[in-house]
Amino acid sequence: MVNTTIKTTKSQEVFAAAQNLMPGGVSSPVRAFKSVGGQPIVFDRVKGAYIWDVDGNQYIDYVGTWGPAICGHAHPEVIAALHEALEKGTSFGAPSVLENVLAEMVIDAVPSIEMVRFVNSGTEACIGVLRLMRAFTNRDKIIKFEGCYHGHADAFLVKAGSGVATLGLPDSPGVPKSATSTTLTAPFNDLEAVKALFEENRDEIAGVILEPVVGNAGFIAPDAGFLEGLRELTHEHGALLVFDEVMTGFRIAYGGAQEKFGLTPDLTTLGKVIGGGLPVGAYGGRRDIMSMVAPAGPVYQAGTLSGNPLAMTAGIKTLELLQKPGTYEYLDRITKKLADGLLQIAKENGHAICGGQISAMFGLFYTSGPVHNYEDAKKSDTAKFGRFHRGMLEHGVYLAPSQFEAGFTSFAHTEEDIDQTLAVARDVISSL
Ligand code: KE4
Repeated sequence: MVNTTIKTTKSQEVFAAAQNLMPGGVSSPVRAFKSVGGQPIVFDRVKGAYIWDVDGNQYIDYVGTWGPAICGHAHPEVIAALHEALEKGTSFGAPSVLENVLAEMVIDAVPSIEMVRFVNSGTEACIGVLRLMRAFTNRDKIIKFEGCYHGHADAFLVKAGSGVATLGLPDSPGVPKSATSTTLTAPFNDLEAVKALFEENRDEIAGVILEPVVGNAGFIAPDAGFLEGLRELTHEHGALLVFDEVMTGFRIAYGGAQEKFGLTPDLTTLGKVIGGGLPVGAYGGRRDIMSMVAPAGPVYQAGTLSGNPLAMTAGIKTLELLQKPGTYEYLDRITKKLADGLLQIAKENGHAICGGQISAMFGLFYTSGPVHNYEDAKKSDTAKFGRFHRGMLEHGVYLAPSQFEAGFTSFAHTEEDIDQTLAVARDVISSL
């Protein structure tokens, strides 16, 4: 099925050609619209809260390139800073003052981070942090949560979220048992399950890694006491607590979910926002742990383009923009208006629905819920979500093309954009 009400001829042509060139015609699986039906639209340009496709259709964008565009796409101050940086070259492969600047901003912002290492993606950050937590504790096993996604490294492709969940992949072929035999899983928000894993694997668990607010199984907030319980359990068992804040970092609050919930993990991964749309990931944490990373210590991790001046520049400018007073109050207010509005419209039309938002991150499930974990999320009506997604798309609103993703706003989104989105939703949801 292709868009019926908007002209997407050129998108279809370009995507058809792409499918001959790249697996699934995309550079990342979730972009292929597999779980919502229809063909993806091909972008031509982005600006602020909006995107335009190659047929000239304009959309209000709630994906924001999966999180980085929290200041709106192509913010003029970010673009200007990049133009200036470009004149000095694109990559040094050597220390630059820009790395110091962004490192200081990250350390100042994120409670758990005393030292930081930049990499090129969230996946790389999670690979680095996994090796580090194992080296520091001299233990091999880790606990992750069903539906959480920590990038596509072998060890994490166990009951993963995001595109793995979207495509309903059991996990992934090509991942040897040896790579996942030390990955233990528990349902999100289930402290008893985590306690049991620690009892059954006494002194063998290096740490617990989680999305403190889940975005990759759809939007799932931590139950009261869950994060605190994990902090206590990891302390009790000599294991590390790792917050994967690739998605929540600088989005849930300037200092991430750990600032919002007042809870400090031992290590944190970051990505998306800190690159301002250019490839950047990072991992950081306690100085005694980070000092083990090569060349300060023996834990090896490296990258040709890590800390490159363009990505550092975009990240620095983005964080500067986010420091403006009132930013997060605004993000919370408009996102709450959007989420509450969508829930209310669906309920008025007799649909079972639940969901919510925290700051500039939101999500909804077509089920009465509540949704505390991935099993609950999978009970939702994904076919109805697909019809909702398609309907909104055909009326100029671009939502994440999967039930198992979260939605993102930016401070470029205006009250009028939210009102327009809710007006479209009234039409679409009434005919779901
Ligand atoms: P990247 O390697 O995609 O930069 O980051 C991996 C990652 C790690 N941890 C969390 C919590 C993440 O959300 C991600 C990546 N998020 C997905 C969207 N859910 C990226 C989009 C995609 O895979 O195309």
